[in-house]
Amino acid sequence: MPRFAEPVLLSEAALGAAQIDQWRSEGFTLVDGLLPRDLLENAYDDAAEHYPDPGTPEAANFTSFGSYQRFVFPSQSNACNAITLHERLLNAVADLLDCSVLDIRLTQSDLWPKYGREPHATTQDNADQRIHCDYPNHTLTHPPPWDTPEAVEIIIFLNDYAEAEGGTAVVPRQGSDDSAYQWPITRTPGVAGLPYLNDRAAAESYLAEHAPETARFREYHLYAREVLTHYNFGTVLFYRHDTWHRGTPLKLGSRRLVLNMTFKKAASEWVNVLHPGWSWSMYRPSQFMEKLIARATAEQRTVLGFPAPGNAYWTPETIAAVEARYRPHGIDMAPYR
Ligand SMILES: O=C(O)CCC(=O)C(=O)O
Ligand SMILES: [Fe+2]
Repeated sequence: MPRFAEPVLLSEAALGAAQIDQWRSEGFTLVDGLLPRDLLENAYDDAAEHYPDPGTPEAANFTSFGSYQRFVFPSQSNACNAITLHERLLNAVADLLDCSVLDIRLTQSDLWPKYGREPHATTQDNADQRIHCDYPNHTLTHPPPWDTPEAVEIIIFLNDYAEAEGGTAVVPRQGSDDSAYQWPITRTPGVAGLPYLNDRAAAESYLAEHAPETARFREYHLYAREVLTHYNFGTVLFYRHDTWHRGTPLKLGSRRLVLNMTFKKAASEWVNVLHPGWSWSMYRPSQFMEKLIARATAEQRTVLGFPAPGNAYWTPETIAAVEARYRPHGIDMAPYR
């Protein structure tokens, strides 16, 4: 029988000390009630309109991650954009990293589906993932020591568990001596010369043959200890670049929709933005990104890399110039004066 991690229903729409402590010590926390339900429903509707229904032939084409830009921030889904920059989400990230919202930066936001089906016998199949940490394709370096985290990763579930199953599995860290969490984090495909393989069976049989000690470590310390997130519609999983976890198979014939996001500390330049960058969406006929910038709060803009109030960039000349660019969209430059 799988073991489950249950979400905690927040009373205040903000993380409490227990959730912050859990993320900092165990490497994850799972919460309900953080984000407004209507916004999440709008995001679900936008995704359901775009992605094939489960059980259709088209669904069989989705065997990997990502939306191929469709829901990458800033997307045509206003709901996805609003969730990505939601005050409560930004505050939660800042609480976890113990910093100000002005010191966090968005580096990933996308919404993609998984479909419940028999795993394909390919090494990169995404259905039953090998256990891993996410840092290798987010940072050029290695996560800093455990007690000084530089990034928060987020999965927001847009289904109920009973509908799709396939809860993200996580390995709760048990204190600073935990064998599963010894440094450096290299016993995983794609790191330290090991080939990158996504599918669990393919990865573990490769390791059993070529790196048997690594295969045993993963079996006894990681897979044996994983717990499944028992999500509801709107559950938010906060985890880290150095948290062992993996995607697990969905119920056959189902579809699971999730928003995936990452925020980093501004100073961590080596943690990269995964997408083309936010300004690449300017110049669209609708000017939706120009409007988004003009209407955002100073905090939200800063999370996107716009200079924070007080930044040395701001002089009377630059304030006037930026105002000239965005004035028709109603920007208020007061925070920068
Ligand atoms: O889909 C999931 O539940 C987890 C996915 C994941 O860990 C990944 O794609 O890196
Ligand atoms: Fe992952």
